[in-house]
Amino acid sequence: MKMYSKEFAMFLLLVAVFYQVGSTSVTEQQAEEDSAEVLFPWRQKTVGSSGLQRAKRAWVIPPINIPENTKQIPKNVVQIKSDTLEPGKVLYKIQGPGVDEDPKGFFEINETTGWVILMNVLDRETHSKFKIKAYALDLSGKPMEDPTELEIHVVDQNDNRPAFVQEEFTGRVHENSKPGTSVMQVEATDADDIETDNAALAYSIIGQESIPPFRINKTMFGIDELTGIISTRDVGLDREEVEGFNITLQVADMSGSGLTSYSSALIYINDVNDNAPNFTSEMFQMSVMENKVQADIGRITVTDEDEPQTENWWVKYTITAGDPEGNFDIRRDDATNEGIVSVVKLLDYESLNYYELVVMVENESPLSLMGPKTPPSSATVTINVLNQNEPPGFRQSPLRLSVPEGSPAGTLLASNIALDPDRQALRYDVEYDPDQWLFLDDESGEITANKEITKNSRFLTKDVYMAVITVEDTGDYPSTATATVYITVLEVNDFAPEPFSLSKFMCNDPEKGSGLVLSATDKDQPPHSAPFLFSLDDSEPENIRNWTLHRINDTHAALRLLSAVVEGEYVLPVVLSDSGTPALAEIHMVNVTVCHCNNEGDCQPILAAIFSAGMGLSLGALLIILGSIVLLLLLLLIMAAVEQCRRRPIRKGMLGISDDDIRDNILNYDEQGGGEEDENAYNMDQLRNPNEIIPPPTTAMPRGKQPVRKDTPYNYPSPSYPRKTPADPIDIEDFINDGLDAADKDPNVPPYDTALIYDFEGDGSLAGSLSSIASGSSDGDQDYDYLNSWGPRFNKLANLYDKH
Ligand SMILES: *[C@@H]1O[C@H](CO)[C@@H](O)[C@H](O)[C@H]1NC(C)=O
Ligand SMILES: *[C@@H]1O[C@H](CO)[C@@H](O)[C@H](O)[C@H]1NC(C)=O
Ligand SMILES: *[C@@H]1O[C@H](CO)[C@@H](O)[C@H](O)[C@H]1NC(C)=O
Ligand SMILES: *[C@@H]1O[C@H](CO)[C@@H](O)[C@H](O)[C@H]1NC(C)=O
Ligand SMILES: *[C@@H]1O[C@H](CO)[C@@H](O)[C@H](O)[C@H]1NC(C)=O
Ligand SMILES: *[C@@H]1O[C@H](CO)[C@@H](O)[C@H](O)[C@H]1NC(C)=O
Ligand SMILES: CC(=O)N[C@H]1CO[C@H](CO)[C@@H](O)[C@@H]1O
Repeated sequence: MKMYSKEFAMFLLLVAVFYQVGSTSVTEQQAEEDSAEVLFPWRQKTVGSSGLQRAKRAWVIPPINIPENTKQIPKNVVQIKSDTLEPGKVLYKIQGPGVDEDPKGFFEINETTGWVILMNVLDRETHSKFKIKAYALDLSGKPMEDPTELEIHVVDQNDNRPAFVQEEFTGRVHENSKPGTSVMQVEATDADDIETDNAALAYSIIGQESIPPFRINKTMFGIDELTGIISTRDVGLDREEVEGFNITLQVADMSGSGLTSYSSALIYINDVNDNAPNFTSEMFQMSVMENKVQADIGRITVTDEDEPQTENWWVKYTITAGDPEGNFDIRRDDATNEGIVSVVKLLDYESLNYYELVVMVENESPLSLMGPKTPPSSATVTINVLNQNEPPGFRQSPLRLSVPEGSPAGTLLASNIALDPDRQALRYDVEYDPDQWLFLDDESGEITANKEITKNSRFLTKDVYMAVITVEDTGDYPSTATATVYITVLEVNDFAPEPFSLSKFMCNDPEKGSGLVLSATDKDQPPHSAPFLFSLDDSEPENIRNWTLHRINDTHAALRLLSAVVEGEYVLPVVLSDSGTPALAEIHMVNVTVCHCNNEGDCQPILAAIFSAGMGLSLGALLIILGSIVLLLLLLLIMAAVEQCRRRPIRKGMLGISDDDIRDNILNYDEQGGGEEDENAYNMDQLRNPNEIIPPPTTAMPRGKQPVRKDTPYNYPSPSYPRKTPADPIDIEDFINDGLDAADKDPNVPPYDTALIYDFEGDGSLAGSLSSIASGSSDGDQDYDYLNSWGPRFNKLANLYDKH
């Protein structure tokens, strides 16, 4: 019976245990009902029918499952029992995490009944499992059994929502991508037990909106439910249509039927160069000024659908035709993609005034094969070149002209002097013409002489005359050019050379003397002057036979005798020519006096006359001549003696240029000198009366200053002197008398009474009176005719005496 009851109890226990184990998947309600279970962890296990008693061993107690989130607390979870002692005599204790170790306070045990009581709400996500040690003690505290271990599992409930790892996902996809192209992967997590459906996540797309909205309505993307990979699902991804998509994502646990959460994925579309640039117009027009390099003469515009400011959008321009000289260039404005047309080489309106450029446009990056196949866009740019008023220019500047002197007014000096690149009419003007030499036709620009061109203008500098002329075109904004005109006045041979002989005498003997030197001058300047050509006129062969002319240098020639000729005057025709082109020549008559010469070659005309056998002078005339000579010598001696007595020597000039030339002494009486002050010419002291003492000037006067005249007694007006020498020698007496008379009456001129001073001849003078020629009386009876026969030199003297 005892055996039976034991068997029965064990059966019951097993049933209870199995029931408990099987109830892990039942609902909360059922678990609560079955919570009143009893464990006998320490009961001995008998195995097999052989009755073999095994060693006492603790039971391997299956884990106790408690669902999380149970709000009914305290709640009995399990009862442990020891069957070795009477009930009430055993104390049950538990220990471990959840009891007295962290996390504390989840479990307690009724010491007497052995019920393990859940004291707090469990959360699987924080503590999924507890291992608690259980003890059975007797009342005295003595352990009745070995401690055993209770394992409590917290059963998961779907109490956590799945969550995307990002609030917003971002991905990119190329435009025109094929369907099925993977774009991106999204991810979500769930805190629940991944072993359970509570964490079985499923992804889905619940919304799609294009950016900007409503451009593409069809569903473009799909998502893999398990992996979260988003791929394209349809064709027609066009960046030019939409910038991208905003996709609303959903994730749900329980494989899609559980808790859900949402996120969004922004998918942007990458640009592909699938649009070629296209000119906005087939024709562009611009105009440009000639002769000007200009950076921006106009702009051409294109459109490109591709993304701005990328290689797919930026274009390059190529001029394919119409610019053979390379005058133009087109560069891109990076900001607007416009083409800026510029002139890089000067344009000339006169050679070409209209250009038609063909311009092609392409992207910087090659066109995608996916894009439409169209030829590159091209356009025509027409450029009108505007004419600029270019300044006229002189063909020659400065303008150098050469004009022969003496050119008359109206002589054409220059024509066709300027030109205008624009071929406009020109206006000429004279700006500077100090001597009014130029006459400038203001339309034709022809320059003619306004007056005769001579060399004696004071505006000539080294025979060059300078003027300034201007030319102006007749454009709207006239431009002017200025040129200096230099007129070189060319020397013209307009004067024949003039001869002058240096001496008039030459020896009758060809062996003596150096001949007669002839010289010439020319008013022209080289090359129209020297060297001169001297030659004897050969019209008279006599001359050539007896005379010869030979050149000394460029300007001098010597006339010589070939044979001795009779002494006397000869008139020789000499041809004198200069070396100008054409040379000017004239015949000049040269007077030559051929005389007898001494051995030194000097002319001896007087002695020659005396000793000449053919002269036939009378003895009386000879005596008179000799007497005159003695008288002259005596006079010279007296003068020398007087000179010896005075401090200052008489200058040579008083008696003549040459001491030897006695003839000149008579001529020098004509000289009147400068009065008492002119001590260089006359020493008046010699002529004063020595008895009349005139005190010398006490103080020396400073050099260069005229002494103040203190002896001028009166200040009367002077009578008029006969100044002009009479032409006829007959009047010479009257002339002298008039002069004397005037001097006598002049109260202002020193010496104040010349007559008084002159009449004093000195004490014991041997000389006779030196009074004037006219005062003599006895000479009048004499016959002076012989003077005529003395030769040409005495002609004047002979004439003088002829009247008496
Ligand atoms: C997309 O739908 C909106 C609203 O229904 C509509 O206005 C729009 O025209 C549609 N877009 C296309 C490309 O069909
Ligand atoms: C995408 O759509 C969601 C929901 O419609 C919105 O909250 C979010 O602001 C959108 N994002 C963008 C970038 O438009
Ligand atoms: C280019 O633009 C012109 C108008 O300027 C238009 O007629 C033409 O169809 C366009 N071509 C392309 C390929 O878009
Ligand atoms: C030239 O000389 C000769 C003698 O030699 C002479 O007879 C002749 O008269 C001279 N002629 C002249 C013109 O003097
Ligand atoms: C030419 O000769 C003359 C006489 O000999 C001389 O006085 C003169 O200076 C000379 N002239 C030249 C340029 O040599
Ligand atoms: C030369 O002599 C003649 C007279 O014989 C004279 O008329 C002429 O004036 C003289 N010529 C010169 C240059 O002296
Ligand atoms: C401390 C405690 O709660 N003890 C209880 C154990 O169980 C018995 C029987 O149900 C109660 O009477 C005690 O109060």
